[in-house]
Amino acid sequence: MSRKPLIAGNWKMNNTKTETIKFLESFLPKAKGLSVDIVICPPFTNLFVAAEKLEGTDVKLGAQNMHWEDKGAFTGEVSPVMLKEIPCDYVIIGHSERRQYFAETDETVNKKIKSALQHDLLPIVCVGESLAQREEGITMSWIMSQVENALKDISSQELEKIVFAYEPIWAIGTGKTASAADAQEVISAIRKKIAQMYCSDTAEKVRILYGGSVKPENIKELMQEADIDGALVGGASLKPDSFYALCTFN
Ligand code: G2H
Repeated sequence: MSRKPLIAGNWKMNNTKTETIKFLESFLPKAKGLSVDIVICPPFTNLFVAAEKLEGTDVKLGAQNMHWEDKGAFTGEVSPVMLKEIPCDYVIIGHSERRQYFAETDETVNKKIKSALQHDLLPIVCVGESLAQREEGITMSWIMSQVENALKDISSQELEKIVFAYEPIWAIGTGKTASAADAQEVISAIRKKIAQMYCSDTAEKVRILYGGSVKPENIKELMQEADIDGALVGGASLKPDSFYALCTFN
């Protein structure tokens, strides 16, 4: 089974509207006909302007979060209906920064995934362990329970639309990358878990990315691993040249 690589830029709370326009005017002319799928996830305030610039290109747009309800009294939140109308294609769900600073849980992650799918948004679902969990030797059980809880009541047809991102928390924005072999070990275990929960055909179709200090210097080695299907990139996705280098790793 060959899965098309996906490189997603998670800008987090970086880049203003002006900087977004500047980025896309520099990046888009170069990003034609590449052999990978590309997604850019700017802050909410820049989604409209990014959507305008991305129209007619192969580069997809993603949001960094969403609420699971369509509308209502949820001050400061953004709904899947709003994202779809922009139009966004993808939405990152359960990033460790959301889990850590905004009290997201496996339960809210599952609600968001189901809601995103209902609104035809493709979820990029993040899982990952802390340094303390890794040192305690519970990485695998922790990640497998995050995967299991994320997929509660999700059908195999729905699962095929989900992208997973394994992002060890200790590697995020720290400059420390998991070794390609460590990332492969966890990502292949996620695929086996999905095969147990559904079937191996479905598991072979699901794209699983690695995230955590991915940069042009280390992406090639990561992408050589059998189960790593791409990268969710923070810091190195903020500048057009380095994001382009990531998208042309091969
Ligand atoms: C992990 C990653 C993007 P960075 O959060 O999701 O960020 O590449 O800066 O470690």
